[in-house]
Amino acid sequence: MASTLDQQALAAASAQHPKLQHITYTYGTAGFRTEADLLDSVMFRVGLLAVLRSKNLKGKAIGVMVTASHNPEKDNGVKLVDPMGEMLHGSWEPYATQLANAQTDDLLLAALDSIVKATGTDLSQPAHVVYGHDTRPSCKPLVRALVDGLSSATFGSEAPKVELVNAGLVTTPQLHYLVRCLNTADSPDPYGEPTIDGYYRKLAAAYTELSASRASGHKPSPFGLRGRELLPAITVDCANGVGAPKLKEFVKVIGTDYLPVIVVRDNTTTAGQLNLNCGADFVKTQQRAPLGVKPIAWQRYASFDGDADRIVYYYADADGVFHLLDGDKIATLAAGFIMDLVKDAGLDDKVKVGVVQTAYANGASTKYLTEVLGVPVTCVPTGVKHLHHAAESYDIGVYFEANGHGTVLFSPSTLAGIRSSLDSATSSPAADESQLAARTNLRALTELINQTVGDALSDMLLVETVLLHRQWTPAQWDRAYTDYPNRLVKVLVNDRHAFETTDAERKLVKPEGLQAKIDALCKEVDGGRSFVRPSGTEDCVRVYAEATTRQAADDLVNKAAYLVFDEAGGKGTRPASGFF
Ligand code: 16G
Ligand code: MG
Repeated sequence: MASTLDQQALAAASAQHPKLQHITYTYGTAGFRTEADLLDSVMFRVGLLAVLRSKNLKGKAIGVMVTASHNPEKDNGVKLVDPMGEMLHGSWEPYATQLANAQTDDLLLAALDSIVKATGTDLSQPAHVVYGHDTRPSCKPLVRALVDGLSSATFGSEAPKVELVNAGLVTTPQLHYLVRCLNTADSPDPYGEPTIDGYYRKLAAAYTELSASRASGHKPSPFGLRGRELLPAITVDCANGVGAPKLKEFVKVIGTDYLPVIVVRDNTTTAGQLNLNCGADFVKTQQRAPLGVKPIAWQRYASFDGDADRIVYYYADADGVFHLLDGDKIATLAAGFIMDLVKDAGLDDKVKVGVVQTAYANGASTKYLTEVLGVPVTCVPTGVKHLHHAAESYDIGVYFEANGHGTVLFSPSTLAGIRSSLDSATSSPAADESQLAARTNLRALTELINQTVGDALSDMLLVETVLLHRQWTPAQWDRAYTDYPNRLVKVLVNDRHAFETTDAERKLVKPEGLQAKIDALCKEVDGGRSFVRPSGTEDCVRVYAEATTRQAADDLVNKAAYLVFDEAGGKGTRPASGFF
């Protein structure tokens, strides 16, 4: 007999997690995200949905991560992870929203029923869910609500038990890694051991191999150091979040000889410290070092965000001037290195590298990628799922948002090609030592890079690998191109849903006529570029502008923002002296 919803048991369990009547929830770009106090019912219902999703995929493991990333500590959130470690498929996002907004227990049951029917889910299938959380104090009760949902979703006595794996305190990318490992364990291409220790050992083995094989015979270049040696250690700001204990665990596995790290902003026990005046988002948006960190000239610094899926680098010059090496800089560094490796490996006729960016990518980075590196660049809307998807269409797809979220994807045929190129029994054995070394390094890179999602730790190891191989200081890395001055501001409006975009968010379709006026503003400015899009995570509209000078970029962003405020329903007081 096919299993059905156990109406009574579910309704009783749901009654313990009543929906707040006045709130409408949206499963947005990064799942549900709002003040932690508002999320109890959402967690319970996400638990139900995760079980349905797993049953729909015949028992494949689904991930649930409780985090609000770089947002303030008082917020929290939850998102689902699909079987290969990617974001929940877009077609299921409306179901998440539907469940979260059912006003009563009865309506929730009805919504569940309709989702089961719409998706053709067979409730007699097994279910397997792995869940984890970041360091927020609110995670404890919220995870309890989630587990209530997960364990209430038995769907009658006929249905097989739901298998639950509690991953505990993890970074977001670690949770993604676990999901993929669980689902590929018995496949011909297992992703790795499905434990956090397995994750550390996989990254450590790859990084050790890549460090050992770095170009020898070079001394660290003194470029830019004014007679000072580059220190081996990198200073990492962990945003007072989960990255701190996890980075420390990793260093224990790999050893400080291979990875000398100074961990700062690692206070995960004092209330209110998470993401406060530190972390990747602070550094990127403020264009300055974390408060209280005074970089030593020319040394390497990096900042993770609160759930350690983003990273940015930076350094100070001899005058103490701060220089940011953001996601765009990481993408160009990675793409250049990988293209050279592919060429040195003799695989460039088979393997094509591409880069995926969003409209926020600095125009100078896009110009450098296309004109200097000669690599194809795709522009997609904001949000990891869009970038990830587009990167899958390349043999090797490098994707990064300017904010520091990104990774590199190797297509299955590229992975197979790299592996077989190392097999001397195949038709194209390595021609010489250097070709063999390049092939070996490429294979190690495929192990080093977390291909499920952006991962601050794995991305840091990628950057460190490239700098080591190139023998570059951060200043040398930075020389590839100079960012156009830019500015990003928020405009509060009465209805952000009145804004619709096209062309990967670079043009407004609605409100009608606004785009033509923005275009006219851009034309008046040398190198002027500006676009407007509604935020997917906050109730506001974002306005971006860049130009060839700081003054011009600042003026342009203000003019565009005033245009939005005046002509498209600005909310509150009109800012008298600009938007930043
Ligand atoms: C979310 C996205 C991030 C994006 C940001 C934009 C994921 C996992 N995260 O944090 O990629 O940059 O939203 O926020 O997709 P916005 O829509 O408020 O500008
Ligand atoms: Mg994050």
